[in-house]
Amino acid sequence: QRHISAATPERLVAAAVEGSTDPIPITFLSLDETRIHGGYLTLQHCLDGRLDREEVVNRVETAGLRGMGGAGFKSGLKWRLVRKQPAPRLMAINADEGEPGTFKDRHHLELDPHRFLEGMLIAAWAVEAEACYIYLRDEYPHLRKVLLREIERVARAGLSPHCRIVLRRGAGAYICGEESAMLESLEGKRGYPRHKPPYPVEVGLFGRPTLIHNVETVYWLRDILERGPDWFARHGRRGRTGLRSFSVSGRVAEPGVKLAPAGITARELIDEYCGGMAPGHTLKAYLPGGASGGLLPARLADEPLDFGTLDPYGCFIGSAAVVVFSEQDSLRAVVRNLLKFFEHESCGQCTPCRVGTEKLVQLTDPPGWDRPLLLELSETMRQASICGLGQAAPNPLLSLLRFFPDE
Ligand code: L3W
Ligand code: SF4
Repeated sequence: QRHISAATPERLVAAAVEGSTDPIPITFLSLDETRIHGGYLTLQHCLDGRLDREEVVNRVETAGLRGMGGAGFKSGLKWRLVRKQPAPRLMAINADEGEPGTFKDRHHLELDPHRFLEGMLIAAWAVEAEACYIYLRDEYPHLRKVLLREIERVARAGLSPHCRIVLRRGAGAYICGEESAMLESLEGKRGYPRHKPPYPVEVGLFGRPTLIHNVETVYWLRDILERGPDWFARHGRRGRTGLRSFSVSGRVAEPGVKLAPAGITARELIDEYCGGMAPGHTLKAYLPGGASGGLLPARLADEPLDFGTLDPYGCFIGSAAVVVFSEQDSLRAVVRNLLKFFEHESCGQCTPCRVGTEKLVQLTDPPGWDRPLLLELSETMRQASICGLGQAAPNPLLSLLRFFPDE
C-alpha cells in the first residue's frame, strides 16, 4: 500500500515531512497543483452561491454515495437528517481507520489530501456545520503533519471561511473508530460507545447535531460534483452502483488499494486488479470485510462484494478490507488470532462483549470445541452487546464452524 498508484510524477510535488521517521517521502498534489487542475473550484462555487445546497444534496443522492466507513448508510439522507436539526451543527471526520486489513483512508490521504479536504469542506457547507473535527489515527503521525500544514494553507487561501477545522489525535483504540465512541473521545472522555438512538445526526458532538463521515466518503464528493453523479453511479457490476476502495492484502501477487466497481467479485478483484494469487498459492478463503465481516470459502469467491450482498452467508464487506488466504494457511489460526484481537480491543463497558470475547478465546483453545456452547455464546453476544464490536466479534468463528468444520 506504500506505492503511489497511477499518479504521474510531474503532477506531484515532493513533500518531505519534517521530523518524519518514515524513510519513504510522501508525495502528494500540493494546494497550488490541485488548484491548477480545478481543485477547490466546486467549493468556491458553493461558497459564492453559484451552487445551491439543495442541488448539491440532490446530486449526492443521484450518485448513490454511501458511507464508506463500513455500514453504507446513504450519505444524501444523512445530510438531510442533519439539515433538519437546529443550528449550531457540527461535523466530524472518522479517520481512525482501525479495522484490520483496512488502509484505504491512509492511501487517499497520502496521495491526495486536498481532494479529501475539499470534499469535507463541501459537506460542511451543505449542512452548515460551523466546525469540523478530524479524528486521525495516531499511528499515522506523518499524515498529522501533512494535514496540519495543508489545513493552514487552505485557511490562508480563504477556502474555509465557513468552517473551523480542528485536527485531533486518535486514542490508539479500535473502539474509538465506532462513531459514538469517537465522539466521546473527541469530547475528552474515555471512548465508550453510546446507546443509539439518539443518532449523532440529532445528538452528536457536545450534544449538537453532527454529520459524521469516513474519509473516503467525502473523498468522492469532488468527482461526483465535477464529473456528475451519473459518472459515479455508472460504475458497478451486477446491478450495484459506484466505486469502492478495496484494501487487498494476503496471498495475492499485487496487494494494495484497488479502486474497483461495487459488485465486483473476490475472484475478479484478485485476477483483474491484483495480478492473481501469489506464486505457489491457491485460493482457500477470504475475509470480505476485515476482522468483523466473517470468512468466506473459495467456492463463494464469485459473490458480488457490496453492502448487503453477503448477508445470506452471515458476512459483510464493511470497510472493504479483503484479506486473501491460501491452502498454506490455517484458518483455525486465523480465527483464533481475530478472536484475540476482539478480546484485546473490547472496551469492557458491557458484559456480553467484555466477558464473551474472553470466553470465545478460552473455549477455542483446546483442540475439541463445544459447538453448541460456542453458538449459544455467539448468539448472546450478537443480541445483547451494546455496539458493533461485540455483535460482530463471533463472526469469524461462526464462518469457520459453517464453512470449514474440519478445521
Ligand atoms: C440517523 C437513523 N442516522 C443509522 C447512521 C449512524 C452511522 C451510519 C451507519 O458502523 C459498521 C459495521 C461494519 N437515523 C440511522 C442513522 N444512522 N441509522 O448511519 O450506522 P450503523 O449503525 O449501521 O453502523 P456503524 O455503527 O456506523 C458499523 C463496519 O462498521 N466495521 C467497519 C469498521 C471500519 C473501520 C475503518 O477502519 N474504517 O474501523 C466494523 O465492524 O460493517 O456494519 O453514522 O449514525 N435511523
Ligand atoms: Fe464496549 Fe464491546 Fe460493549 Fe461495544 S460491545 S460497548 S466494545 S464492551
